[in-house]
Amino acid sequence: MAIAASSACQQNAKTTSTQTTDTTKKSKYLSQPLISEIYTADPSAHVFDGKIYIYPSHDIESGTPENDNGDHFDMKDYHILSMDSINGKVKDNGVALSVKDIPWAGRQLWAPDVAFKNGTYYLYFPVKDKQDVFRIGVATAKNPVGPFKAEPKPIEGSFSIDPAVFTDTDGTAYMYYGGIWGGQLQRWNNGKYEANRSKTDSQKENEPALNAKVAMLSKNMLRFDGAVKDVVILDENGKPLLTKDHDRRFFEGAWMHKFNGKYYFTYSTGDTHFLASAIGDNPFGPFKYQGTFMNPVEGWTTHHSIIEVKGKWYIFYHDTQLSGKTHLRNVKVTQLTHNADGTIALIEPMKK
Ligand code: FUB
Repeated sequence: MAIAASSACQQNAKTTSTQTTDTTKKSKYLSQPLISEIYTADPSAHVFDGKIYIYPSHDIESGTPENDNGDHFDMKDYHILSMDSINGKVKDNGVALSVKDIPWAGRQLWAPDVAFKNGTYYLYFPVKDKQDVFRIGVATAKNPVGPFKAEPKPIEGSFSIDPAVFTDTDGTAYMYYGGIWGGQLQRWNNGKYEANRSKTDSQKENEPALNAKVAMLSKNMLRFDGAVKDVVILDENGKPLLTKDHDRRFFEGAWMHKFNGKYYFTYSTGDTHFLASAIGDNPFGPFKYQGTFMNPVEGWTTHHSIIEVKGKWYIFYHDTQLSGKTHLRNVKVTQLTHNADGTIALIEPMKK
C-alpha cells in the first residue's frame, strides 16, 4: 500500500509538473492551435453565408527526407475547416480533394485558396505535375467544404505556388501567386521553365528582386484573362526592392485585402520569416512597402490570410507549436489592427 501510495504520489507530481510545463509552454504563444487532430498550415480563410471556412494545407509525415526544395512538404490531400465564429468550435470536414483524383498531378499539394461565384466554389491549388513542375489547378464544388472535382488540366500559363484569389468590389477576381526557392519561381524566365536554375542563379543581389505574379481571372473563373503581371513592390524612394533586401522582398505566401479603398498586398519574406505589407491604389499595383506586421513564428515557414468578420479584422497563420517540426504545422488566428495612418499594427506571435 505504502508503495502504491508513494507511486500514486509520484504519478501525481509527474502529472502536475507535466501540466505546469504544458501551461508554461502554451503561454509562450499569442494564440493556440485551432485543431490538434491533424496538422494544418497555410490557412486561407473566407466568410461564406456568415460562416468562417479555412482552406489549409494538410501536413503529414510522409517520410520524405528534408531538403532545400521542400520535398518533405509532401502533402496528399486537403481538409477544409469551418467554424461559426472566431472563438467557436472548429470542425474538420474531412477530405475535400486528393492528389490521386487530380488527373495531371504528380506530388506535393501545397497552399490552396478558394473563391465563390454564381453558386460555385472554386478551389485553386498548386501541385507538381508529372514532370515535377509546380502548376496551379482549379477544382469546383457546390458546397464550400467540397468534395471538389479537379479540372482535367492545370490553368494554362500558370506556374509556381501559393495562389491567393481576391475578388474586388466590382466582382473582378485576381490571382496572386508565386514563391521562390522550392516554389520554383526563379526557374521561370520569359515564360520558359529552366529546371537547372538554382535558387540563386536568377537573383543577383543588387538587381530588383523577383516579384510575385498577378493575373485577372476569366469570368468563368477557370482561366487567366490577359497577361500575367509582376507585383512590383517599391521602397521609400519609389525604387523596386532589391534581391539583397531579404528582410523586405517577396518570397512566398501572397494575400490581398482591401481596406478603406486601398489594396494591401501582404506576403512572407521567407528566409527572414517576416510577414510584410505593401499598399497600392489598384489590384495590379505598384505597391509601396509599408513594413513588417508580424514577427517570425516558431518554425521556418510563414504563411497567412487576412479577413474581416463582423467588423473586426483577423489574421490566420501557422506555427509549429504542436510538433516542433518545420513540416508539421498547426493553424491559428488572432486579431489584426489597421493603424490610423493605414499601416498594419505589428503582431508579436510569441510572448516575451
Ligand atoms: O506548405 C508548403 C509551403 O510552405 C507553402 O506553399 C509555402 O507558402 C510555405 O508555407
